[in-house]
Amino acid sequence: MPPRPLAQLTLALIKPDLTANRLKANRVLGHIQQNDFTIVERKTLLWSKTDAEAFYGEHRGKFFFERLCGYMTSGHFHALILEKPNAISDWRALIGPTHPPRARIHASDSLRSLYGMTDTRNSFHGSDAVETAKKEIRFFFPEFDFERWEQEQRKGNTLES
Ligand code: IDP
Repeated sequence: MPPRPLAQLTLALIKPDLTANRLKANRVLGHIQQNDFTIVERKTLLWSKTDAEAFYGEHRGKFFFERLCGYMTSGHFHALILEKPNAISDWRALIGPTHPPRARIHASDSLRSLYGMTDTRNSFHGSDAVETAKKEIRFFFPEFDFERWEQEQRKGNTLES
């Protein structure tokens, strides 16, 4: 049997506006499963301003930075580690463009098109590259054992071949 395509991990956030709406948040979990992602870890968090400024530090100085930090500290939100082959690009494709009005034109069935409210309150985050995913997973899940996860992937492939 050919080896399975290698699984990849990404960090996803379901931002506070959506987390506050349990019905919509549950629908989003349905989208995640229907699109063959496995939820490896999941936690619900409430950020301080310092936490938000640390995670979004690269945007400091931009016109939307204060608004973004205010939004991300406005309530609880979900952080998830998602697993799937091509998880990083597949999750970014599923959530769609950063700006919901643009998503509604160019990716009308994306999650930001369906659930996003404004350019800032766009309801989702997804890592944009392998190194960023690792860094962001460490940020939210410092206890996550990457080595063990990689070992399990290798073991799974060996058992199947
Ligand atoms: P991404 O979340 O699609 O990767 P980034 O450029 O990394 O987009 O921006 C981080 C977050 O900052 C966005 O998800 C959104 O909440 C907010 N943001 C980005 N661009 C704008 C903007 O032009 N106006 C208002 N908020 C923005």
